Amino acid sequence: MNETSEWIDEIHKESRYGLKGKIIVKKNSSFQEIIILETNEHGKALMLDGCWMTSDKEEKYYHECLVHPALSSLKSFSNVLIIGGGDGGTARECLKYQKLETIDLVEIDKEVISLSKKYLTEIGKNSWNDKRLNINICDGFQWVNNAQDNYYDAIFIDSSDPTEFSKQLFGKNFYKECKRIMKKQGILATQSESPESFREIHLNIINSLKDIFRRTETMYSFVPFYPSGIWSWTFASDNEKNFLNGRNSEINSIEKTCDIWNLTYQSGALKMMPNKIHKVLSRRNKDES
Ligand code: SPD
Repeated sequence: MNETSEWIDEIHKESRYGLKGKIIVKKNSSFQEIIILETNEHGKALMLDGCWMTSDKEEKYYHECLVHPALSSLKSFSNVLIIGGGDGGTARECLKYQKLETIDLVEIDKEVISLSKKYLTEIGKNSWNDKRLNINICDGFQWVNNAQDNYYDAIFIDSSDPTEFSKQLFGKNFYKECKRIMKKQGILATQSESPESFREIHLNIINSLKDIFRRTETMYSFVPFYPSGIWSWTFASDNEKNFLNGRNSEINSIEKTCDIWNLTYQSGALKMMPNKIHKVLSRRNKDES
């Protein structure tokens, strides 16, 4: 990197998570500050309001783990909803399934989409041109409130960390509405933050989903440059019988396209709940019984 390189850090609870590179975008949209950094080691990286969202090198750790446990467990599906996901990575993974008919991608900040299309081309790849992808610039909470009952087969919540405008996406009312608009056999997948650096939010997400759905499971893995590195994704459904059982017919070909996820990785990651989290969750279950 040349002399215009600088360190950009996410500062979280007295720790710094930094990448060194050249700033190619720094601007304020109507919602947030957007930075795109070009680095030698990590490719291009996106930061929103001081928090790392994604980078060319690390994004698959995140996007593959959000999408494939859910979609690979559905025998068939046609309509998928993505809340957030303005960098295109979640859509790209969903679009690998030939049988998928439509995706509604609902992103509040149109600048994130237009800058991702322009600069983060390795992440969205050709998804932006896929006719199955419908982009809607609006508030995800409102979209879900206005959507029809029993419509989506899968819902992906690819949010940033809770902020003033995104905090509704972490609340029970929102999850209840997601359940209403999802088919009975459907599955909800959400990024559920870090058990280490966002412990309280992480626990709240899991507990809220447990209160609303018959089955929930949390998968733990790594997103190397997110605060503390350890990250989680939680899956919820009322379909108890076939939950996360990898029965989609396209699964073998999907596994071949992935760098991180496969069914073996998934089954290990579903057993990785840190014991201190497990203890808190089971205490709550005991208190309630
Ligand atoms: N701390 C980062 C949490 C970000 C989760 N969303 C990332 C968006 C990638 N599509």
